[in-house]
Amino acid sequence: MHARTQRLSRYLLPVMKETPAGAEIVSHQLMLRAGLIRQTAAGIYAWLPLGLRVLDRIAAIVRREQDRAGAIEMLMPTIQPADLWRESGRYDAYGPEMLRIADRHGREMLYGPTNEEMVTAIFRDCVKSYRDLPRTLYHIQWKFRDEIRPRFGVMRGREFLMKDAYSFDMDMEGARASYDAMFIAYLRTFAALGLRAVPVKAPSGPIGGDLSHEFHILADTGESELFYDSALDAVDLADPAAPERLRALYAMEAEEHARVADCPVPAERLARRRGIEVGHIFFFGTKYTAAMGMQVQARDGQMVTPLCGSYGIGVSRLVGAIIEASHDPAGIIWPDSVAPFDVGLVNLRPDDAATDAACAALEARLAAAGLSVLHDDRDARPGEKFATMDLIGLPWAVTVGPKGLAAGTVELKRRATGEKAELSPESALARLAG
Ligand code: P5A
Repeated sequence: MHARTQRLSRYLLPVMKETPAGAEIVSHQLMLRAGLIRQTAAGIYAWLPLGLRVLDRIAAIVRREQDRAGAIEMLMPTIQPADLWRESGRYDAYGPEMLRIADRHGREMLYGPTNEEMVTAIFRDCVKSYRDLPRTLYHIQWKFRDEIRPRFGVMRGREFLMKDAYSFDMDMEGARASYDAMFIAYLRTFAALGLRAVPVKAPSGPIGGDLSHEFHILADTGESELFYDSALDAVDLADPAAPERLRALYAMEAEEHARVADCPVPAERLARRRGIEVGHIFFFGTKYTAAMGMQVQARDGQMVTPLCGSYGIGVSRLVGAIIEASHDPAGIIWPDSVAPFDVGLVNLRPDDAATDAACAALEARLAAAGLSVLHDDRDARPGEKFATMDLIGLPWAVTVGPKGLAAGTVELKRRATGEKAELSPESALARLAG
């Protein structure tokens, strides 16, 4: 849990006026300028206090929807023994993207790029009977992939935070149900984050079927090119039938689309947009359980190799994706659900005792109403304070100064619309707490 209120005079918020060199896309520029992250090495970032608050809020929404879907949280380590990956045959297959390390005894280790092997080994060693299936386990943990070209800040980092879930089922019917539960959880998750995600059918390898999907946020800076039925844009995500409707509608990455001989979508309905992949779900059957010798006893006594799927969400990538989808020339516009603070409190005259007292009282009352507050009590010019607030994109700003106070008002501003109102502090509180 983060502190509910912070004073900027005692916080760490290194904002920048200028666009930093080398940051090609707007989310990367804004994340650096708004003091959310700092690069420590290529593709590796420190999360500064404001950035960490956003990352944790996104993770909390992801966690809530995983729990709601019946998945069980655990935590596996970042460092894994190479031998685990020899069991599945992936140690040699994975290539230079895997960061391989040796410990002091010369034992081969690696920084995990994903956890299929580890979760399968744990589950195999704990579970012997059909009574313990189905189960879906997940964790939210840092990964490392030594990407050849890390770019776009946290969008394609080398170290990044992923939610990865793994399902274990006795039969195909169960495996499909586990997959569908995650599919729905993903749509709910992205909607709760204020995003519109397009599920795109991905090639599902030798197993076939329609059991691999990528989830893309539409944005011009996305790395993928998508072709999809524009009827997708009209699907109401709140409709209980939305998952089925979305799944039935055509959506493909350009490369896959090019292979489709007869596109079922008439040309005038075929939309072509760029997308950011924020999630990817797979069904892979017995690939790891068979290679790693996992069997459970079925009700009839037969030994069965469980069927599995894995389900990823790029938690740190989402911070960038949300900014790509929600900003203006002045800065970030956080959706309410993930904003680092609900309210920015702009104290125009911290040197004026009455203004300072009014701000302190408002800060306390906003916090008591359950809102998080970043109080700008710095000794700085109003223009600088307003620019900072716009840049960091908190949903609301309350501005307090001696003139307003004399008239009994403060100014309430909604970041997303720019709408402003002069209100009594009471009314401002009622509006924000309501
Ligand atoms: C699914 C979960 C997997 O790794 N194994 C466990 C499967 N899938 S994935 O598509 O390779 O990754 C899942 C999501 O992680 C994000 N992601 C990244 N984010 C930032 N930087 C990276 N270098 C990076 N690589 C993957 C993506 O959102 C992806 O959908």
